Amino acid sequence: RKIDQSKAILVIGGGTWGSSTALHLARRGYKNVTVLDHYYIPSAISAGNDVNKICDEDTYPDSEDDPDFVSRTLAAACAKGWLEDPLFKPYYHATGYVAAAHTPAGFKHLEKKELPASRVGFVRIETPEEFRKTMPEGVLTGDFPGWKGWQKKSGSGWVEARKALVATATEAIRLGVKYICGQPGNVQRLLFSSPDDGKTHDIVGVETADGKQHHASLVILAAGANADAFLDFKDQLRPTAWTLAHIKMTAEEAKLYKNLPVLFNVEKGFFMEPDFVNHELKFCDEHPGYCNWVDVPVTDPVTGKTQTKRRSVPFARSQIPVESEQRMRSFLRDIMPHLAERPFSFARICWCADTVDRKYLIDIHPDHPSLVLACGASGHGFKHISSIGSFVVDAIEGKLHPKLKHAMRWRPEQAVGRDWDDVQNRMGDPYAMQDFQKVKEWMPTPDHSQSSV
Ligand code: FAD
Ligand code: FSA
Repeated sequence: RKIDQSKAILVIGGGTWGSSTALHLARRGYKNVTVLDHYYIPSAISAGNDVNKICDEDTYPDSEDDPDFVSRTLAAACAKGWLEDPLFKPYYHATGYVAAAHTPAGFKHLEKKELPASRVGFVRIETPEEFRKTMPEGVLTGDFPGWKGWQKKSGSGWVEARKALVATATEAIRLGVKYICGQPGNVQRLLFSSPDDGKTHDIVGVETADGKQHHASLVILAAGANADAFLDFKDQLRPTAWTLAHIKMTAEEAKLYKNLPVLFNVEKGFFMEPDFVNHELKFCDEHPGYCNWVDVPVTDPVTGKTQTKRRSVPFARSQIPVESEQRMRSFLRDIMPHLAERPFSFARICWCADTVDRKYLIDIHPDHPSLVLACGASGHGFKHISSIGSFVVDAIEGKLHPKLKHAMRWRPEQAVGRDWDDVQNRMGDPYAMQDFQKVKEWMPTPDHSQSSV
């Protein structure tokens, strides 16, 4: 469809996908784009506000019949961004990837997850010695008990996440996008046309915490895990959190930890090399995720009716559960016991939202034609910062490839009777979904004084 490029467009959320969308709108000539975020960029609660993230390349599929047409098309566009776009290129490190598991179920899972990509050259790793040899001597000092896996030396690596997020927003601003941050950017509710005007209940804008109403001809919802709070998603989104922590290394130690492949045990955790300036080694424990189940009153923004519903409601916390710390230390003991008992310099929970099939939700809302959804990043959406916004703009302009349009459509039928406890194809202790309401003990707040964050 033809869109007047001078009409006002609002983007709710200046995180990973919101900033990517703002960038791509500006690059395509849209002249009146405003991003609203209740945090300054990089938002403290953005899932993308992190030292690093894993990034796996792919190439465009040869034909539409490729069974992985959708995921490959998205991944190829994303890789093109990291490999060729001067904005993103500096932040991509194609250092390779070591994938592992340590139980029979884990090995099966690993083969299913990684084998489709065997075209990019995975090589088997069978022994602890072979694992240790994937990095310079002295980095991996562990026994890798029971570990087996695969390594690929190219076509994969990691990205400097926070820097790429800030660069995306900065470039969007340079191209004319306006960012409104802090309370004036804190979106409270969506505004719809009055129900008695005889037309569709279309969205007309948003209201922010300072009481201001912002009107626009198009509103793009890219609020990450918080998107679920704005609208009845009919159970399509499940806000879910994971956990990350840092260890501070000395400059001397960090010298050795350079150009390392990403190491990921799909049932234990992963790490990438420490950041170049502050030498913070970030890692995550792998587990199916935490929800925060509470009964909340949910008001339909159109009808105004309120009902009580059990929802997973995100909250910010710069701490992690003690059980999570234990999983992280167990992971570290397997691979680098010399660092495993060190104090953490930073820790936080990090929220994203899973769809039922973990495919993205990029579509125009069926009942509100001026509301665009850019949500459901499903715990694997950071790397797409280079390109996802371009697909959002394609959706707005009615140009999405039919297969992509179908895969990323509004699909409440998929969420009917949704099993909220589904692990959604993830592994790791306790091999079940967890609930923050049941967490007994949180780790004390790490001493941030040495940390960059
Ligand atoms: P976010 O980046 O979280 O952005 C949401 C934005 O909305 C934020 O800026 C927030 O401040 C704003 N917002 C929220 N509420 C409001 C409001 N009321 N008003 C205004 N603004 C609001 N992906 C990878 O590709 N590789 C990885 O290695 C990887 N590792 C991960 C590790 C962890 C621990 C986690 C949790 C996720 C990881 N992911 C990874 C997934 C990836 O981080 C997310 O899928 C992606 O960042 C989500 O982007 P988003 O734009 O949807 O959400
Ligand atoms: O390859 C990737 O995109 C890694 S996503 C990293 C991660 O921590 C997952 O391992 C986890 O299961 C969840 O999806 C959050 O992101």
